[in-house]
Amino acid sequence: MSTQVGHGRNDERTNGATDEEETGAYTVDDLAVVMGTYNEAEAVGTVLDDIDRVTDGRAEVVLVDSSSDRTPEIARERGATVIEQPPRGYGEAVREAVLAPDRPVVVTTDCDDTYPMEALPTFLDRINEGYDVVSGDRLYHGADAMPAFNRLGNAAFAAVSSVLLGERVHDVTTGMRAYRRELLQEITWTENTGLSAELLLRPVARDYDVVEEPISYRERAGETTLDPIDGGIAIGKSILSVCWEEWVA
Ligand SMILES: Nc1nc2c(ncn2[C@@H]2O[C@H](COP(=O)(O)OP(=O)(O)OP(=O)(O)O)[C@@H](O)[C@H]2O)c(=O)[nH]1
Ligand SMILES: [Mg+2]
Repeated sequence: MSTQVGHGRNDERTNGATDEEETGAYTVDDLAVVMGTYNEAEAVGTVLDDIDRVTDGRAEVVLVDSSSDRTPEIARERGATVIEQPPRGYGEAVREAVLAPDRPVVVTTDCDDTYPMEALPTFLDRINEGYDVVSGDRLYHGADAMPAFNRLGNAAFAAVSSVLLGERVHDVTTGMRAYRRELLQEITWTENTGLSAELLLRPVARDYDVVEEPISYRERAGETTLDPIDGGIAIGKSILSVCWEEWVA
């Protein structure tokens, strides 16, 4: 398989795509949307309602939840599957979440109303074109809703990752991506705060077919759980160690 990192709209695929007619195209019935949730009562209702509206209530929704507020009750009222986990950080929750569903296409999101669930059909289309990972690129449209410090940090993470991988990537810490389930099961995931970067970097390093898809990004509803400096240092360390491991493997 060849890696095709680039922006979907500008990217001309020449090889690696699986013919839809050979496999049958995936629909929203094949889709699971998963997320970690930590005290997201302010946003969870909106996020799950958006998923239901866009997928006609047909996508499976899985939360790995560590909340002390009403997040799990609100999610269960809407028919989502809630897996309880003590608070252990972003990656511990999201790893459990991506490995939980049986459906062949798994989409991650944050549960803070920042990501556009309207983009789900486009992400599914890109998987049907043959991509293994479709990664939402928040920086393409400027990410004005992102704090300037985070925007700068994300541009730096993308630049460093691009050099280390030898492939141009634009947003390595995005929380919204679609994955083929087999890829999620095939790779061993090791990072916690840096898991979102790892979920992009290992597939790119292993020559899976990866594409970045420009997405909009809204201001967060509710309180952030991430300290930008501690979080940034942890993500930086993850990028270096994951790229090193992939390099020596
Ligand atoms: N289960 C669980 N979920 C978590 C934990 N930490 C963060 N999350 C969830 O993971 C997702 C991402 O966390 P965010 O706080 O949005 O982190 P971020 O997107 O980097 O930062 P901002 O959105 O700018 O605040 C959200 O849905 C959180 O609720 C945790 O320890 N356990
Ligand atoms: Mg977030």
